[in-house]
Amino acid sequence: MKTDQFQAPDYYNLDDLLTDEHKLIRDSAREWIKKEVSPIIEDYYERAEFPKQVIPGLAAIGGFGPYIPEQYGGPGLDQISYGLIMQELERCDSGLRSTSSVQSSLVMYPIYAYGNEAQRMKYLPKLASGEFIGSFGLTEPDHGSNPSGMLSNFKDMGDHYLLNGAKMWISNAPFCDIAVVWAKNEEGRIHGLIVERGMDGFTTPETHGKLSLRASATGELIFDNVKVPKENLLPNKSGLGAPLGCLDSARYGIAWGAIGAAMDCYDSALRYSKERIQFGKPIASFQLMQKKLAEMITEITKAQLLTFRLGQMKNAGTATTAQISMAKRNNVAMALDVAREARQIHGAMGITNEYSIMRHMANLESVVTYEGTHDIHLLITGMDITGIPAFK
Ligand code: TGC
Ligand code: FAD
Repeated sequence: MKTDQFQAPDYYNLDDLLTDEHKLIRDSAREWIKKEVSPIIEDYYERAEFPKQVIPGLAAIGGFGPYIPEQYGGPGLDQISYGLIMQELERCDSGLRSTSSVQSSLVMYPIYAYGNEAQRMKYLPKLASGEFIGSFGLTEPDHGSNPSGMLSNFKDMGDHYLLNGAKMWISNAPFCDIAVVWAKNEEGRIHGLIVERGMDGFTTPETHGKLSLRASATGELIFDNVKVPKENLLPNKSGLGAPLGCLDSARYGIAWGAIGAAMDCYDSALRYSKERIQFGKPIASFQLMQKKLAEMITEITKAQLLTFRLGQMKNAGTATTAQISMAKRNNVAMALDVAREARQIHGAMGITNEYSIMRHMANLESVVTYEGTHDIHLLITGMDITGIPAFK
């Protein structure tokens, strides 16, 4: 069993800007990861399986709905604490962070923000404790970047809704207890519905053959005349803005998470370059190696500062969708670049499961696509600065 030797890079003393509570939350998550998850993650990644035994631990570190108030079972933390937890989880594996992101921002957030009190009380405490795992169904086979074209639909049958359609590429789907599903009513307006496992006509086949995010379970949500009780419709927000509002929160978490993956790759590359001897010297002594390492820490530091400021704006309630898009796009691209450079620094060893680099690199190929692709986020920035949407 490998020892997790991670030491977090903090070149601009970001710790000085964190409160004692932030540091406690971050360090608890870090210690839990080192002890409970790092020793098993490569094995689960290779088996293409989510390690379900970590669910109670994820709940204990605040990984499910970090900012959900205590009255609904959440830890009631601020947005920087949420970000720091995502950073630590993705430092270990993007799939681990995915499970937490989906549960927190794509399932608990819409129930909290768009649900009624009965829905909050029924679902949030069980989601916070990990007794229930949720999934979020927006993407469809023919509607990924353009969810407004979705075909999933429901009809009012008097005493219930009848839901039909299919969602694809859904994290946590194969073992979710509930799904927050976005579908159109008879007038074509998008609404969120809570669908529970066990409802007749609801199935969740697993997606196989993924070469990325293998430690996270991905699947479909299929609705074949599913009778959904009327009390399961989220009443307080409709239209595409409802799911996009959830994405704001999840994309913010990814911006922090991607930094975690980059920090792990950099830390591993720095250590390896000082230990690996070639031509009679550590490879860290060659200028080309120092260029790679210096550029990696520079980009990580810039992303840390961008994201900390975004966290302050999230706490103040002023962060815009476009500001979140910029951070998600920048940080994931930065992490991919760092992972690729780190892979080279490790030479042949970099392609093995002795190191986390190749796993991070493959995972980040999903992260750069989900929650809005790299190019969609560029277009969101473009629209924000010019006032002209260039999506269609
Ligand atoms: P558009 O016309 O721009 O907007 C439609 C309506 O929505 C409003 N709106 C927002 N409201 C709240 N929050 C936001 N972030 C919002 N963005 C837009 C907008 O004001 C408008 O309102 P109204 O009242 O005028 O109707 O919509 P569009 O159809 O042109 O699409 C815009 C676009 C392309 C940016 C959007 O559709 C988009 O973001 N596409 C990317 C899709 C995406 O990110 N899918 C993610 C699926 S979930 C996922 O990947 C989970 S991975 C989980 C994991 O494992 O971590
Ligand atoms: P497409 O939309 O077909 O895009 C293909 C290419 O075309 C991309 O490069 C894109 O940038 C480009 N493109 C599209 N439109 C434009 C345009 N207007 N201008 C320029 N370029 C454009 N979804 C969920 O709802 N819930 C989940 O839990 C979830 N989990 C996921 C887990 C994994 C592992 C993965 C890989 C995906 C997941 N997704 C989930 C789906 C994800 O959100 C979509 O894959 C993503 O939104 C992109 O959609 P698409 O794959 O259909 O690509």
